[in-house]
Amino acid sequence: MKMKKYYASSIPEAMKQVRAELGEDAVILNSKVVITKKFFGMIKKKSFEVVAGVDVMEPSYVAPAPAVLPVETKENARLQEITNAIQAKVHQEPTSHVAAVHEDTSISEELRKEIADLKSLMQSMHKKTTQAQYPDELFPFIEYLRQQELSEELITTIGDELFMHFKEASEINFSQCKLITKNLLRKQLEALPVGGLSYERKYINVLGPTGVGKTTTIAKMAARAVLEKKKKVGFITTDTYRIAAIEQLKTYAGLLQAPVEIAYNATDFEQAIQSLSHLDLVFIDTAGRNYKEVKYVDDLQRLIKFDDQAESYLVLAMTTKEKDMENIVDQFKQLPIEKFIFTKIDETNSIGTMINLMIKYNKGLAYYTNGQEVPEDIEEADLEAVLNLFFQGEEK
Ligand SMILES: Nc1nc2c(ncn2[C@@H]2O[C@H](COP(=O)(O)OP(=O)(O)OP(=O)(O)O)[C@@H](O)[C@H]2O)c(=O)[nH]1
Ligand SMILES: [Mg+2]
Repeated sequence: MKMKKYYASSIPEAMKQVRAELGEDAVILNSKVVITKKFFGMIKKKSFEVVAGVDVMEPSYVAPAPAVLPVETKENARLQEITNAIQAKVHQEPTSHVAAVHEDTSISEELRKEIADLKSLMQSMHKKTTQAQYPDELFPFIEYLRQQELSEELITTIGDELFMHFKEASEINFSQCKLITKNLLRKQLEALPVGGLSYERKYINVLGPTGVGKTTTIAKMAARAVLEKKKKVGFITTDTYRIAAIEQLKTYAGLLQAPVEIAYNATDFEQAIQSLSHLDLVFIDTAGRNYKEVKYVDDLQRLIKFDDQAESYLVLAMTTKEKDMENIVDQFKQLPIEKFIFTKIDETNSIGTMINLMIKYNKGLAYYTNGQEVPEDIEEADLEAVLNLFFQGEEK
């Protein structure tokens, strides 16, 4: 018997090759799905291996046992099932003991359906481009990372690590995935400054776009400084555009019996600094502006002090799209921002953005806020707490 292996992207494709080379009397001896791996097995390509033979001298043929799949996945199992069914049908052809490869017209309706099924399965597998890189058991975990909107770059790094770790394992344990992921993220984040006010610098500049929660967050931080650290605090607002904004800050300041200065220009600002010089901490509230106004950051720079007595925080709301947040950070990059403050985390289920931005911009995290209540709804950032927060959704 003359035997030969053929590789093709589909069984019908393989059959064409068999017919062209071995003729109409060729038999399919075996077929299986073959996975070729690249990049440490992260990228897999699936094709069909068909063993065909032709031998007029041998009247009977016993079909070999179905091949064992190299990678056990549900889709592979289904593929094998269909392939076996096709094989069985081909071998069942009543004309001869030798299963001949017939023209399409002579293939039974059922067989045609199986082939169509196989094609659509192949197409759907092709669609799952990135997902198809990982074994089935990792999908729920990878999916969780995606739900949390962790960047695709980080997901790939984590996916790689998990794949390497579980390559030889018979089952994948979710809490182990969590542990490995936490370790990886911890490594990426641990060099960044994470934690609240240093209490070493007197001026706290709070910057950010409109409506993200700057004033509310200042009130929360100030209340903590007064209540927990017994600090004497004061406020300067440069938000002179809206009466309501000044009133809002005055209300919070009133509760803490703290002074508020209003700075319309750089001279006012200098005077405000002088008149609040006896205090431990001075919080500087700024007007939120459309971050697309280029002049805004220049104006801020002229008005406010960004020296070594000041620490500056950029406030971003977790309800903002990540792309827009990136534009905001880019716009503020000429200012010496120490750390981020993320607000409104109570209004999102995805924490990944926090981590993405910290890593992308190499910036730490001071606080995150989780509600409108002053002073309760604020947490001083801590690396382990951030990592736990990331997995909080998974425990629900
Ligand atoms: N859900 C939720 N709402 C918040 C949070 N922080 C602030 N807010 C609300 O967001 C709204 C805007 O807050 P502000 O503190 O006025 O925001 P701002 O950045 O000072 O706004 P502008 O001064 O107009 O730029 C208010 O209704 C706050 O109660 C938070 O952590 N969670
Ligand atoms: Mg405000």
